[in-house]
Amino acid sequence: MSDGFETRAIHAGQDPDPVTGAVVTPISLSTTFAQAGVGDHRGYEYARTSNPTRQALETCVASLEGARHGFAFASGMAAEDTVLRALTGPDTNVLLPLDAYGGTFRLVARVLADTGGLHWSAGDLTSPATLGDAWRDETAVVWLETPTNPLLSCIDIAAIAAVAHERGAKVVVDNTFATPYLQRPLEFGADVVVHSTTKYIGGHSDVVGGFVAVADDELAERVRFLQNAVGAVPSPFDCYLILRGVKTLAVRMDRHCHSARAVAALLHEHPAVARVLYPGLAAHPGHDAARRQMRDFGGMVSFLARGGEEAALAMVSATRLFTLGESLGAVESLIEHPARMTHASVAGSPLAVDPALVRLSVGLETLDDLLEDLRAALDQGA
Ligand code: P1T
Repeated sequence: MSDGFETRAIHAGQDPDPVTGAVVTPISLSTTFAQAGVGDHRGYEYARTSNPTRQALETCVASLEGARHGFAFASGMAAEDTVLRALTGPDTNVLLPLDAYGGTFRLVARVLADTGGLHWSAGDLTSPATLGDAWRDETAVVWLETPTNPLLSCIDIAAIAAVAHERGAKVVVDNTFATPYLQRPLEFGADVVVHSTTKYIGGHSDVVGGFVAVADDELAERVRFLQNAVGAVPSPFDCYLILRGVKTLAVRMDRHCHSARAVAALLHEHPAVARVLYPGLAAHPGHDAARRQMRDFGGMVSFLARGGEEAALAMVSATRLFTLGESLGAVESLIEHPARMTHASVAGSPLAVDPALVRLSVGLETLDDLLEDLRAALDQGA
């Protein structure tokens, strides 16, 4: 029987140091490694290619995703860039969802399309049947998030994978919002999982990082080649911080989910809120898909302010504990206005965001304090 999730989060890739017995993986700063003869080394040659601290992180998160291979990157965007380079080329198409992180859209539409000849289309992936409208013959990748950023839509990974594979395309799932504790996309047929480890996996708003998990050996070799050739790798200290965060991922996620559920219930009752977007609500259109593929519903909650953009802007400035800021998934609660902040880059595109939308990352503060803070800010806008 293999070890459970929490055990692997603490031990996978992190055996006590063979020299000193240290139980914490050392931050290995050396950029080069001595060779006994040419090519005769202990698995490490040069730190861009591989590094012991990074290796520990890669082994650990790959294990948590149920992947044979894992690769750490300097940011979520660097991870995404490498995956897209591995799977696409000039005149291939990436099918994007109608809702995704603004930076992902910017990378595809403003960087790879402009400089690499990549094409893109966007379709409603919440209903796999409509994939047809956005499908192009040259589609090489179907890219999805679930739950999505910022609308918390849930996409049926297995259904999308079935359609995409039948048509010869790969499926990439950005699992940043769910984390491998709540959802493991490879088990549902996805080919690649990407993460911004800046978020829940790191968990403390003190490190930027990215991750790619892959099951297939051949594809893993391509990602490994690009990781080294392009070189967007994280520093040993960043790897250490992310590995430190991973150890408590399960307990943090349990509390994030518990508190987010209570926040969603509060918002649902409040007159200043027109609509709550949270996969844990039975009325949420993605609730069934979420139940099938997630352990719990996550720590992110979005809502539409009844008073439109003006009310949304007033609310995001009115909270005391929910700090107005970009990012998510860490111990402190955050509030933001996607249309003007995290998703400003999708304005005018099919992924554009309603300006009445407010996004919350529910942190680990005392739940009653969080609820009181939100209630006070919402009362102002009621
Ligand atoms: O910031 P970086 O580590 O490069 O990760 C980019 C990224 C990728 N995927 C998802 C789903 C993300 O949410 C992000 C980053 N998102 C924010 C900064 C944000 O506030 O939404």
